[in-house]
Amino acid sequence: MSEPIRVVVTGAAGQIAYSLLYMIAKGDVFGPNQPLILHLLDIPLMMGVLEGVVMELADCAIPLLRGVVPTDDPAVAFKDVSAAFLVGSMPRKQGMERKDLLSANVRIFKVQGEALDKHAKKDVRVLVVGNPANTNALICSKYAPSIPSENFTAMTRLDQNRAQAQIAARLGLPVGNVSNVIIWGNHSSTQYPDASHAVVQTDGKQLKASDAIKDDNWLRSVFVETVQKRGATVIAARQMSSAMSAAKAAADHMRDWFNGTAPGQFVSMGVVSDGSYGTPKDVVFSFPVSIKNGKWEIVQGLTIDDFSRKMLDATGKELEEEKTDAVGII
Ligand code: NAX
Repeated sequence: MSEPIRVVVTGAAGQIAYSLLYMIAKGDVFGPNQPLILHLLDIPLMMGVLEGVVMELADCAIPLLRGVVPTDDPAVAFKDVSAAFLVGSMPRKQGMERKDLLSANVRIFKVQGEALDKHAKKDVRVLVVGNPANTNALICSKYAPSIPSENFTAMTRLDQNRAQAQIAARLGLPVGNVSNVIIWGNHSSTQYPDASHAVVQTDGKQLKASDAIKDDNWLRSVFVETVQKRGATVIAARQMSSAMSAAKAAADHMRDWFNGTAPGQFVSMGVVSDGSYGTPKDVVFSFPVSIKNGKWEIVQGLTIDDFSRKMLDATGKELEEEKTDAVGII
């Protein structure tokens, strides 16, 4: 068995972390042979609650978990970490727009970028979950200049998982039979869930999802809107934002980043845009990526029709506006 790696989860006393910590500790992300030490960061007010989480982790008696470091100090939290799940921030409440969240949260990600720069391993892989995730990831990367910008990503995997589940439900297939659904752009209501390159396995054959569904109108309206609004729909029902599914998506994202994607399959991640597909450069934009040897690459050469072009442009414009607003706040 290898040496333990250090993994930090911020917002560790919150509801997403409550599901995520168990998944990480038992090997769902870094595998059954990789021991780890969990660093748990939260704000001073939450240290009592965090103590309870630490007790529960101990009571889980997980052999892979070799240590737990609860702290309210980013310098301690980010020391020598190989992976960072940046979950901690102010969650969206019912009726709250993403822009309201921006000013509260970009400052947190500036501080955490600086702490990562000083204390983390230089090859640390960073996943930003806390909203507005794309712009927070961009800010974090800007304040960590000694770490490559490709090591900063934002989570759109929950949107991808939601989209996959909608396609599977529509076709009455297990969700594992659906792949290559894409989330383009921002993790917000302008995101573009795109099933035009998705494939499904049905009756032992592989088909394009659109050929199996045979209803382009549904794919461009109900499907897109359902995925875009799923977060708000969960909040309306649960009176709290998605947590179990968000934790599962964060685990999926980091597992694929460390382990790679299967040949021919891609997943969606918010990454610093190089302008691929005519998107704005230097914003964190969600693209389809394939992953090999711990490195992601944007999948190239996919056809973008007129409908997709409009959707990509709209979400790209929102990301440019968010970036301008964020830079103004800092
Ligand atoms: P909670 O309010 O349950 O937990 C957040 C935790 O972060 C709290 O314990 C809080 O004290 C802590 N925190 C606040 N500022 C901090 C700081 N500076 N350093 C460390 N910890 C800090 O929220 P939860 O439901 O866990 O959601 C966390 C974030 O995930 C929110 O921003 C939420 O909007 C976002 N989400 C992102 C999703 C995505 O797909 N990218 C989906 C789910 C979720 O909505």
